[in-house]
Amino acid sequence: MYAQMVKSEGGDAEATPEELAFQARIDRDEKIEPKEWMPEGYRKTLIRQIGQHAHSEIVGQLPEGNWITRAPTLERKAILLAKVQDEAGHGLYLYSAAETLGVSRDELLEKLHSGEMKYSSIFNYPTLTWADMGAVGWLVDGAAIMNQVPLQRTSYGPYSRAMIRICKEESFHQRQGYHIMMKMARGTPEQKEMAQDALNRFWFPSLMMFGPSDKDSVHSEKSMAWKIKINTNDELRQRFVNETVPQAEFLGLTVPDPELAWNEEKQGYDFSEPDWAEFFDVIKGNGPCNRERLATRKDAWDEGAWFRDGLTAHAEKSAKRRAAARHAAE
Ligand code: BYC
Repeated sequence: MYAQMVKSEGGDAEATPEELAFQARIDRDEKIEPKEWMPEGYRKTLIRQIGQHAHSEIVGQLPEGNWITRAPTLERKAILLAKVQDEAGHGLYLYSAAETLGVSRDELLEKLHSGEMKYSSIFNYPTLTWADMGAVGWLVDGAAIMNQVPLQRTSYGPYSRAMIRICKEESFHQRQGYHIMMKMARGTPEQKEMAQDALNRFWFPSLMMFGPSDKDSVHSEKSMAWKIKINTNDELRQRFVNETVPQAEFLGLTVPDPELAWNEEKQGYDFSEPDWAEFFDVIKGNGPCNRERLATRKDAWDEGAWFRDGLTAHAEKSAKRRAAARHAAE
């Protein structure tokens, strides 16, 4: 149906037969696989979204990595360590999915390091106390799941398949965060205060994770027509608030929003918009931790050069040896 309305990528010209056939496949919920024909805009949008998502997973290790050595018990340390390792795995699945679109991991990382590509705004906020590990797991992973569950049905095959495993792991992450919050909220008055403080600081940045409000979203319309995105930013933000407010009530904590109120008519909560000026400033590179996060990633890249060189040298040597063996056998 949408196919009838499709315009060529170039602008107002009528869509080409190839573009129409492509859109018809999307409309039939067929998966698009690597090396199949796709409009250049579809490929570019996917590289942008998957690449930024991969970067978010990798940069997202930093605020939590900050607490591994200071986890309060051995059990908490082991759990946090496993979670941070999972994030590295998510980054790798996603970089691999992006590579099927013809972009190398090195190119994507170069664009992250130069600031040309973004990563999620949320990771530019500091994690100041152990309660922040609870709030990050509960709210940040909770928001990530809300966004990523629909992406399991995204139209690009490798991306949708990567999402299935990622979502399973994210569910464990969200639960471990909520478990920390339960422990803190039911602990001493000081611990409960730390949990409330973490909620106060992470609530609005978590709402920002879904992206700007629909009226300011640049890519949503096209991405939804291509089923790269399944829902709008505001739809997912509303779902997140609806699910999270009762969880906060169960903890005995207060969501830091005086406008928050149940709206019987829409069967959802009314809530305050985040400070969008702050959001746009953070994604421009001016958040509290942007410089520190990028500097840490660049250092890790530079310090890993000897290891990458070693791996490449070994791969080249093995390839030469295999070629020589083939030659000898002929
Ligand atoms: N942060 O047109 P819009 C995680 C940018 S981490 C930074 O609505 P789109 C996890 C956007 O890129 C979660 N930038 O964009 C890891 C665009 O700028 P450009 C990561 C943002 O793409 C470790 C501009 O604003 N999840 O899971 O249609 C531990 C206009 O926005 C943000 C994903 O990446 C933001 N929050 O929609 C724990 C999921 N929001 O590129 C957890 C996949 C918007 O034109 N991504 N921008 O310069 C998506 O679903 C979509 O890309 C978004 C944004 C909903 C995020």
